[in-house]
Amino acid sequence: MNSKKKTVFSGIQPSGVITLGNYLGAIKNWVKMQDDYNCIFFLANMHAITVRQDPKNLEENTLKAYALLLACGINSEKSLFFIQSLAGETHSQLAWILNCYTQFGELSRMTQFKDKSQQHPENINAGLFTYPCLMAADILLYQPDLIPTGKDQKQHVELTRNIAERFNGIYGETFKIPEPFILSEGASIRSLVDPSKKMSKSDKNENACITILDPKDTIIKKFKRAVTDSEAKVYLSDDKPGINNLMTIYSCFTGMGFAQIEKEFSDKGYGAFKLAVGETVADALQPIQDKYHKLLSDETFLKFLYTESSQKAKDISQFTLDEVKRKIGLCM
Ligand code: ATP
Ligand code: LTN
Repeated sequence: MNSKKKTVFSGIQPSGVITLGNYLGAIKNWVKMQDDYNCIFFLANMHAITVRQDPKNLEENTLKAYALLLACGINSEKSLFFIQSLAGETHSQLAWILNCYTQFGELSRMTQFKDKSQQHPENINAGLFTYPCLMAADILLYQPDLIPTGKDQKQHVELTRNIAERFNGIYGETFKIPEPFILSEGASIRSLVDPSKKMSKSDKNENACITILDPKDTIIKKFKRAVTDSEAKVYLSDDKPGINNLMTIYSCFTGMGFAQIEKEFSDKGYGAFKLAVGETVADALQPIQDKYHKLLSDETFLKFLYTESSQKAKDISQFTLDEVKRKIGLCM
């Protein structure tokens, strides 16, 4: 690690196949940051169990997500890329400690908790409630400067800052205070079925999201069916959330500005626009899919990579955990 560079830290839950929202809101930016920052990325599989998971699926999805992120361009020679449960001792110990420095009221205000409680009324477990404390532990263990995520995670990063400042205020400088880092383009890709909701990999309606592994014809079909409006004119407007979303996606992949997109489609209807978006996205994802299938065929190599990097993560995070335990008087 280069000590002059700032440290970036972020993660994703291996709770299903990674979506276009995850890719544009987070992963694509992580890939770009690898040359300019010391980067640490991880798969938050301990977070994923806040929602009931089939054990076999969770294990398989974790391995697949590892391969998929590598295929998207996370480079294990440039960045540390690990699996949370393999460094679980440090993460869970700090999470417990931070639970004791976080208020019930603060956790009650988290929108992700409110959303997920509504989606899973039969399983509003304590882990779902204290999830942000585990996330704060993930982050603070590695003393990072920047946390690049989609917009939906900003509230959790802000809570992390508050917890860290509170702890530092009581025990003296212990944690670096991290900054949320949210790039505006792609920060919140919307569901194709209901643009008032974010695109989410755990959405039950498969037409709501494009996954990175969808074949070309599926991608085109999903975009064709995307909910828009009845005006049939491509331009950016607050009351056209479906079209705004498609324009954002098209812009992220082509690099074109919104005015340019409006011009290109000024005399074309939604059919032509949706087809162009579908083809552009499918063509951009093809090389990622090819690389993914190649990586997944060598499980031994993948296991070697994540075991080695998770051990490194454990060693790095142990430093912070030891300092915290010493400061609060826990025998070691
Ligand atoms: P789940 O449905 O299991 O909650 P998710 O699809 O919301 O999953 P996460 O694992 O929570 O994905 O998020 C991984 C990263 O992707 C985070 O940085 C998050 O901010 C970002 N992200 C998730 N959904 C979107 C979206 N629709 N648009 C932009 N970024 C997103
Ligand atoms: N809560 C995040 C995943 C996550 C994370 C983190 C992101 C867990 N720990 C630490 C950044 C930093 C999510 O649901 N996307």
